Amino acid sequence: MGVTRVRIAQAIVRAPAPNLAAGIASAVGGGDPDVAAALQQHERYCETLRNCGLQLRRLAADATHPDSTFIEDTAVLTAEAAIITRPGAPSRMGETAAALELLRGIFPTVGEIKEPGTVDGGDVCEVDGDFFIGVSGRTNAEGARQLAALLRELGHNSVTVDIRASKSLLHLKTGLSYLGDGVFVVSRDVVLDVALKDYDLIKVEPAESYAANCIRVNDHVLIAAGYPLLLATLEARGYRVATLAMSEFRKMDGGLSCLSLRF
Ligand code: CIR
Repeated sequence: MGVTRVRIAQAIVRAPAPNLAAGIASAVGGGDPDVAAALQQHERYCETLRNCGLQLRRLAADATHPDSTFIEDTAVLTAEAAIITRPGAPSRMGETAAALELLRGIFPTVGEIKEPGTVDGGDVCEVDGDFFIGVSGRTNAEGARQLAALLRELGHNSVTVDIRASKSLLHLKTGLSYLGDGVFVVSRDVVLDVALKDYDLIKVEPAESYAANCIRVNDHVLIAAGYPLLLATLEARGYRVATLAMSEFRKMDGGLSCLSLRF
């Protein structure tokens, strides 16, 4: 669509807490995550981001918040500002304090979602400077409204989409990822035909729906390992793809986007 892609320079990451298994587990099951394996998978994720040219900033692991490795949910970043969210799960609300402290030192403008609004960053998808905001079991209509208003003040348009009927989706980006250049990767579980009608959609088969959460990082697309159909489709389209083991995060409903804030 002729939009110049802004290169991503940095990412904020947070290693899994030793009590990751005490976080909110996936409704799909899969058992407790193996924390040693999760740490290895997280290190490999960090190494891959560095190989894509990113400088990493690391927050210390936080055992008071078992889900805190899913740092994407704590903030929404634009080119010029950070908006601190108010996560929809009560056990996760305290995760934003560390993100706020760090982001205040990086971004000149920092906004915040206020009670009674709730927003999880996983429900927010940037599309060439505009945003899709999902209303989900975590992000409520008031949170979406506040976020859209803050984004509007910063010069960004947004479209709010209600995904609550899609029971398989924890967040909007559980089922959809934007790769740039007008291309989305979309799980067939996502019914957003109107919002996505002008885009080129790479549809992910139901058996591979977890892989719909992938991330474009500069010249690469990172996808979860073990999803050969999506891998073949992306490679056939000429993308440089890196695959990453995500089994332990999947047990906690986390995907690739959740593990970092990229800017
Ligand atoms: C939760 O249920 O909140 C965590 N166990 C997983 C959060 C995943 N985050 C994301 O998709 N952005």
